[in-house]
Formats: sequence, C-alpha cells, structure tokens
Amino acid sequence: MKLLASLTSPYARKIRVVLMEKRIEVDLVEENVWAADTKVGLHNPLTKVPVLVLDDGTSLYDSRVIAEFLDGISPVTRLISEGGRDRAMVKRLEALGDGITDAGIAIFLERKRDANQQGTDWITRQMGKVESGIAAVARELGDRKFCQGENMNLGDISVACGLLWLEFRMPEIKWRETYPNLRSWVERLEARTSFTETKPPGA
Ligand SMILES: N[C@@H](CCC(=O)N[C@@H](CS)C(=O)NCC(=O)O)C(=O)O
Repeated sequence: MKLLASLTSPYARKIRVVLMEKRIEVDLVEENVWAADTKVGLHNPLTKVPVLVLDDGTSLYDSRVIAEFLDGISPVTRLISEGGRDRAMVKRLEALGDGITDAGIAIFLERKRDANQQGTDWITRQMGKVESGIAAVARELGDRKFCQGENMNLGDISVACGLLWLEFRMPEIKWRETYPNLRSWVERLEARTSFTETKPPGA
C-alpha cells in the first residue's frame, strides 16, 4: 500500500499517526497538491491528500475512510470502539477535530489572498468555529487523561493533529494557554513516537 501525503497536512498526519500506532507499514509518497503537475488527481478526483492506494490499485479517501479501513485490517491498538454509541462518539470526536481543522484551513487560505480580496466576515465566521470547537473539546476532556475512556482513540488523534496544525500555522490562537487541560493532554500525545515522528518540518 502507498500513502499519498504532504508532510504538513494535518489530515495526512492523522493517518500517519494511525499507521504508526497500528504498526502498519506503507510507502509514503510525498505530494504537493498545489503543484501544477501533481499526480494526486489520478487517485482522488478531488485532488486532496491523504489518499491510500491499495495493492490492487484501489484508492481510498478521505482521511476518515482511510482511518476506518486501517483500524479494521489490524487488531493492534484498536482506535475506534466496536459498534453502537461508543463508536459514534469516537467518530463524532474525529469529526469535531476535522471540523476545527477545516475551519482553520479555510482561514489560512483566505489570508493568503490579496488583502483587499479577503472576506473578513468569512474569516470571523470560520474563527468562531475554531474557537467553539476547541472549547467543546476542552469541555469534553475535562480532567481525564484522554477525551473518551482510558485509552487514546481516533478522536484524540484527529483533534490533536488539528490543534497542532493550528499552533504551527496560526500561533496567535493560544489554545494551550487558554485550556491547561488541553495542554496536559496534548503533551501526553506529543510524547508518543507516532507524534514525534510525524511532526511537520519547521513546526
Ligand atoms: N476531508 C479531507 C480533507 C483533505 C484536505 O483538504 N487536504 C488538503 C491538504 S491539508 C488538500 O489536499 N487540499 C487541496 C485542495 O483543497 O485542493 C480529509 O479528511 O482527508
């Protein structure tokens, strides 16, 4: 299997963390989706990373589909609870993490436009999602070690990859200072090899 990814993508990082936690080996193929000659569109009509290309050539996207697939092919370190409400809660937290990331990326891309073309209302709207999303995670975490239950799950990974990307690209959002419980939690995750090995270059 090969994973098409960029080293700075928070969604690709989520998958790289999952791969390491589950001890699944794949070939990492670095791709710049913004380059004119990117080959990502051959595997994902949306031209987005990450994409997991299976040995028979089938491609899987997006990161939620890939994460679910990977968790299912190996029993090592289960990251999504089995069935029912627990499973839905893990997937909900994953969606919240991805949603915070989506809003952060929307702001990041908007700010790259010429200053007179930037939509300030749009940025404010997306920033509201980032802030209320982070507040919801902090509430959900409370004083526990991980967001749900005793072990790290896919939801923790999704949120952590999103918040660490925010810190890398938008350091003015000082979520570690605002929420000391998130700081303790993220430091616990950052100490894992899966996080140290997938830190974006320059972060
Ligand atoms: N929902 C997707 C989001 C993937 C995504 O937006 N990836 C970014 C890189 S961080 C990308 O490839 N963007 C290229 C584009 O939007 O054209 C996932 O979870 O995989």
